[in-house]
Amino acid sequence: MNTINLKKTAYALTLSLLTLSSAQVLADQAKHIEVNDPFTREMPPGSPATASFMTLKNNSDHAIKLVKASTQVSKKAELHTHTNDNGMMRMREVPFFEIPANGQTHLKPGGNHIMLISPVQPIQAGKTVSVTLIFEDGSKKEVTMPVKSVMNMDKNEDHSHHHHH
Ligand SMILES: [Cu+2]
Repeated sequence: MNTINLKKTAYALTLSLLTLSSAQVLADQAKHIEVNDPFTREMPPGSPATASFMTLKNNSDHAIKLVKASTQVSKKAELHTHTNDNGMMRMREVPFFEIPANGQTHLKPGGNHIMLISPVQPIQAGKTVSVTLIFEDGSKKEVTMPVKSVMNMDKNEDHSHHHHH
């Protein structure tokens, strides 16, 4: 009787320890992700959507998936990618962005981006926008970023191009 109870207790203890350790590994995905150079593109007047870009750096030994984004500044936020469909660039929603172990995933114009659909307030250069990143384990990271105009982005690209000459 005592031996059986002891075995049951030991088994329950082992189970809870296992649960605890796997939870600890997963609970901190957001803490392992470093966000660099985030910005949101200024929305042209009348545009139904805009997009946020950033570099996601994974400082852990495991791949981490960004599975969702949410924000107060638009009705919806979706994870999008661009695909080249017979020379036509098309956007489509994807279920996640994977950030490789000890690696980076770039969200940039023409590639992966967070689409902010139906803005509920004007998204203008000089303002800031907050987007919450939600990872596979449910952990979250709020990113506050500047809004930049498309014109300035083009100028920056020209600058970096000239530096190469
Ligand atoms: Cu998009």
